[in-house]
Amino acid sequence: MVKQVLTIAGSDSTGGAGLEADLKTFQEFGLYGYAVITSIVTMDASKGWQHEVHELDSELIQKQFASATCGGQIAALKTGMLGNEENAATISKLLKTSNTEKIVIDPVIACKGTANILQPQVVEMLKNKLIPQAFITTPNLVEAGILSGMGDLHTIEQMKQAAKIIHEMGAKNVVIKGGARLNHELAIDIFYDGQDFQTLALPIISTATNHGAGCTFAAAITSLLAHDYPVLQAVQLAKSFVNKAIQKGIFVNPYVGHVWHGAYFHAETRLEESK
Ligand code: PXL
Repeated sequence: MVKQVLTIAGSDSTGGAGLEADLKTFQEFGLYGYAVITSIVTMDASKGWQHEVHELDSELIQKQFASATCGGQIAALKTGMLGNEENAATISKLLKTSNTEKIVIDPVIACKGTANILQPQVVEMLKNKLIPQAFITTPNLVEAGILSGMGDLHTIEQMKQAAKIIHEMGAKNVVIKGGARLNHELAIDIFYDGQDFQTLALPIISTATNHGAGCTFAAAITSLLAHDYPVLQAVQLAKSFVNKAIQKGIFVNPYVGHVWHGAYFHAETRLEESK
């Protein structure tokens, strides 16, 4: 039977990030995806693509979670945008009732074009309640700086230091995405399992089609963990997957370029192949 995976995340109606990215990625990896919506993000084209976050009631989050988990076994799950403090607290409690230890916490603190997502209370919830339950957490450079309390991170040494601090919060594994923000000629991620550091490097792709890259990366890790890949291999394969998705990204409108979640498995030619 097809394995089942769950995302607890915000909705990005433009389809690049959030639960839309997660579900598309799950399907790419041959999994059946469930989604619990925490909030709905809208973008205003008349105001420079300004993001607005509309949070759902926590009662609604609980009901969705109950619907999604009442039947089969969830092989792995991930969290993305949590919404507000109450929603984060609710989600933290729900995670404790889940039957899987393969919990991927993507600590979405801010996304491009938004400053108002940065709610200090949600950061505290992540540090104290969510990250301690993580099998792996996947902050980007900015998020790792905020979570670790180190502020702006500029070097690989600083990334390693931040990974240690975040690991001490209770996450079993940490991967910090250096991405294009790190001043380096390669796209560097630092992986830490509490014992060893691994430096993952791929060429930086100079393109603006990277909206949704973070969510897609965490969703790919979740998928590979569901398929029982060892964690480091899951991270390496997920990185290659996102690299391709960025490379083949698409401008769905004049405002933003999205990763193409279907790039890796050549989805464009699937219909041809099925003839
Ligand atoms: O990329 C961060 C992110 C996460 N989740 C949702 C988003 C965004 C950024 O736009 O909309 C729902």
